[in-house]
Amino acid sequence: MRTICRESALQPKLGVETGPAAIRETGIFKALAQLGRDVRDYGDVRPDLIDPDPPLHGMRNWRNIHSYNLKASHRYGIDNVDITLADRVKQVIEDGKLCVTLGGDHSIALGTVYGHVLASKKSVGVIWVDAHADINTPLSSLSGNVHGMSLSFLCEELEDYHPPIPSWEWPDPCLTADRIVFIGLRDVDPLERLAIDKTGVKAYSMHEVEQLGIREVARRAIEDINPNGDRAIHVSFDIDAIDPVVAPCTGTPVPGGLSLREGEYLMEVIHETGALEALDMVEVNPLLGSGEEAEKTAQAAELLILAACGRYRGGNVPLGVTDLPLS
Ligand code: 6HN
Ligand code: MN
Ligand code: MN
Ligand code: MN
Repeated sequence: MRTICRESALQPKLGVETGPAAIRETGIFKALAQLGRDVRDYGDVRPDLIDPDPPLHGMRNWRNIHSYNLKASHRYGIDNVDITLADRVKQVIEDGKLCVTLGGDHSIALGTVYGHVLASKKSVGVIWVDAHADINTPLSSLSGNVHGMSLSFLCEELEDYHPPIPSWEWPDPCLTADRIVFIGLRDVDPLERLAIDKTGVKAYSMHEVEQLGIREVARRAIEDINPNGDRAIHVSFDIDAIDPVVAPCTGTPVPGGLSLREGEYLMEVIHETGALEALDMVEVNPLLGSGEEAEKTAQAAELLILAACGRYRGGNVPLGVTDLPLS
């Protein structure tokens, strides 16, 4: 396995750029090593922020977000990142390794999903675990925050709803609606609901989690995006999918979320498919709460990542060990 990290606070609440450090501090690397995973930390992808970066079509920080993730920007004389997030993810996937990206806000999925799709030998399906749908277009968004728009840029069916951006190009959208599924929704803007209905993206909100149980939701979601078992899975996990009682330190907390147990179960089942190639863990913001709350939130993120990497709550036998000590 390979892990990579990025830091960014390209939406108004500062602090989410310190999320990766908080997750690293949980001792996750040691825990992964104990699971027998071969881990490499690729370090952070850091931009020199373009300042000022005035909004366009209401989108805040779009130049920074764009060049950070994708960098078509160098063609326009802006060269503020050494390597884009998409290229970094591409590199890890091409090595045949599981790519874990620590956010950062959810705009990083623009780069991680794009890089994954470019590099994977398979067609990619995305499981978006989030309280929010993040499928606003620049024109439907009420906040102008690009972390609430990531999926609309990635989804082919929404391409025509994006306004042209003079001299800049977003990459071609790389996902079809049948390769996207939501789990955990409970704060969806009215026009986001319309986008979900129009595109036919499958959505298991907290209503369906309650109705069907996480076991059935996990089963259906995996089948929805990978019906023949021949696709790669990308999980984009926004920590705000988890209930704020357990994961309070995040920019847009919404009550009534997944329990940590449900989140861990989902990640365990996704691990069992053997199809997981990339995982984003985003929106951990240690500055939005007490030290204790920050630690709790980072620990929740750690447990979710570990479950995706093969930690089984029933216990894991150490790699290569077949017997108990005899003397
Ligand atoms: N997230 N729908 C709201 C917006 O601003 O578009 C909230 C987005 C939250 C985004 O949590 O990644
Ligand atoms: Mn999100
Ligand atoms: Mn969210
Ligand atoms: Mn966000």
